[in-house]
Amino acid sequence: MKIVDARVIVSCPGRNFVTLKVVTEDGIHGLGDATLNGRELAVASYLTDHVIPCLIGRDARRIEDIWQYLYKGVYWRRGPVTMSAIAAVDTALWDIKGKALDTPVYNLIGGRSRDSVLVYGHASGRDLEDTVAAVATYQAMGYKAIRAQSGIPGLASTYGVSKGDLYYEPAEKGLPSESLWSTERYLNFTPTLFKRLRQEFGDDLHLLHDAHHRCTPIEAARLGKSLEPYHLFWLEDAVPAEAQESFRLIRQHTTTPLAVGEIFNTIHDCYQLIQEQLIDYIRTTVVHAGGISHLRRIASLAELYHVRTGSHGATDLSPVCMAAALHFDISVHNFGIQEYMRHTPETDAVFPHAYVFQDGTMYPGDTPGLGVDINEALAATYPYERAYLPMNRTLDGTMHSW
Ligand code: CS2
Ligand code: MG
Repeated sequence: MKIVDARVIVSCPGRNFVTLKVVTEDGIHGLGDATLNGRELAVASYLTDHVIPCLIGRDARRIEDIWQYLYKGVYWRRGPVTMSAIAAVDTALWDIKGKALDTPVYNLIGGRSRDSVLVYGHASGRDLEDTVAAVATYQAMGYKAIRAQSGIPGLASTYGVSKGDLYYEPAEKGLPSESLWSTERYLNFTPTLFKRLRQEFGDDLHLLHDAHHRCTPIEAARLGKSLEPYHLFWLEDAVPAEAQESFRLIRQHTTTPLAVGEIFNTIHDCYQLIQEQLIDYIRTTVVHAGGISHLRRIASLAELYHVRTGSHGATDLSPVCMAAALHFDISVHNFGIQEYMRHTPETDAVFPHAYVFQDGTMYPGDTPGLGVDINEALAATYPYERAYLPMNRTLDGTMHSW
């Protein structure tokens, strides 16, 4: 089953997506998401100019050999651009294999371990009351797990607060905007938010929160401790995790479950966190962590240490990634939860898919392969528009994690 063509499709139905399409001599095609928010063209070029020439003529069935060829053979290993490109190839080859064998991808990686996949949505508000109302909206939509992010008194803007109603899209056309941040105000306010949410919604609703890399370990320890009465499902990205040992200090002070990993791209970024049980959920994704093949490796290591999966699923991960994630999620034993920030109707029109949301869970569908496609003619009507994620500074003007 030789690969005879492969091309990168860049499209911007409201936001930029990069999609790899691989075609075999049998006329079967497979898709892979290669979107890296704010650096999309870097991955598009990596694929077009460096990877695709090496794919033509290879046997599409040899997924593992091609993965190793692109990882070991490239010399310059790891990093978000390289691993997103490898992920796109890996995902497309699993899609092809499923189509060729006339079976959904989840059947190729162990079959279903559950009937459907628990997901969480993103509720946000400009202030506490707005956020309470947003959580109520998501609960009414059937979500059993809801992430809550709120504006912070005294700060003009913060992470995670949507500009519109249902859709949260952080990337902005033009040059990066800059916001001002105060960890102190954030730490003083956040427990108030979750106390209110528990008063309003009771104990059964799973509540999640994303600190988005903004605390130091001792600040994160304070935050985790202050949130213990409200028993969050998880506190995410409490601190930047390049220094994996930072989580030891947080762990010493709080039982609030910790999640990290959406910006990781290989098992090397998280094996210490997992082996020392410094986290409870690993957030690595199909698109940014080397594809389905590598995500399975990370999940297998995590299983040994009681760490569960909780893959990232923001709007800047395309429906191709969401489809692949759901095949992985419904099969992997130590599944935890899947993030599902629903895409806009214009994005869904470019990427028709079989997966469905119902009553707080999702199902990948039983279509052979991944059950997602791309309408290339429609995609072509949305040309790329350079966009950036915002930047963040503390009140005295010092650069800070966004
Ligand atoms: C966030 C993302 O969904 C999340 O947990 O961390 O919205 C993240 O900010 C974006 O995916 C960045 O592109
Ligand atoms: Mg996050």
